[in-house]
Amino acid sequence: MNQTDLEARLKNLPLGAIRFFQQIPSTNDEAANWIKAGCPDVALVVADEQSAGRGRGGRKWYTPAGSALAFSVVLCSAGQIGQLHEYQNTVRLNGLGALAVCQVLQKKYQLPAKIKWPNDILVNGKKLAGVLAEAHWIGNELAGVVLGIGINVATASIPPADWDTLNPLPFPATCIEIVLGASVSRWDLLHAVLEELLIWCVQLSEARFLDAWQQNLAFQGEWVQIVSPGSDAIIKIGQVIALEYDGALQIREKSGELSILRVGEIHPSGPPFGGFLVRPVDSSKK
Ligand code: BT5
Repeated sequence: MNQTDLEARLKNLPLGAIRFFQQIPSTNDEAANWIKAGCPDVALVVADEQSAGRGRGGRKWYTPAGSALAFSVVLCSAGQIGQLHEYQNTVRLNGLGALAVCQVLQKKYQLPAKIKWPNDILVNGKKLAGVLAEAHWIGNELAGVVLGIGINVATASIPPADWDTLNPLPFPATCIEIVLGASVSRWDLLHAVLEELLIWCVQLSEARFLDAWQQNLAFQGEWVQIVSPGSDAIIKIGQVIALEYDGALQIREKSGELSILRVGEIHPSGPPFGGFLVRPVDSSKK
């Protein structure tokens, strides 16, 4: 792939501009610099390989050459930025990226994809993709949001077990070609995810976006531990109930009390001793 071919592949999508790199440290960093220099709305940065791909909280994201999709979309139109002003967090924007990837995996490849709140895509309980939404300010002005997405496509995209000794994989990883048992065009996949993203990004404020996200949540009704990102410290243990209006996660603790979480990472856990079962809330009745 090169810049000209990628532009030709994506020419029917309403993208502001495209930059393609064979190798860069991180597409999110490149997009952030582009915002500072002035870039159009819905600008796209794609890299075949990232040498310093990032996850949340300073964690690393593995993107070797020729096997994964790594890209960032800059969103700076009023509606998308309004989400951040309204909710003061990027959770809904993580949900936007996660929902787009999840639905493409389901519709285009018939894979049983689920969203592990807030930003991971799981297939058969293994991590296949991750999303990193970052807000960028110039002075007091919110200049744009960078929505970074990494998707494992071919087997080589799966991080080796000893790849990050500081943060051993909390979840086993997988890729599309392993679960599908067939080869996949990364550029068709990119086109499909961008198409889905563009459909949802103008509906970020609508109930149907929250409903679609909630319907695709992994661990609905199951007992989970919420740990602080990048550490093993358990913040809460509870059952996954529903999403709040801003995309925060609602869980019910053993005491029956409802807790709202805006940061954290889900780890599955068995029901605590004496636990009880509650049905997840039906979002259509909200
Ligand atoms: C994420 O963070 O899952 C967000 C990943 C976002 C990556 C994209 S690629 C394009 C754009 N440019 C960037 O620099 N980043 C974005 P988090 O939930 O913090 O998960 C990070 C953890 O996932 C790491 O600590 C590893 O354990 C694990 N991990 C790293 N690379 C992986 C991979 N390729 N597949 C599965 N797990 C991986």
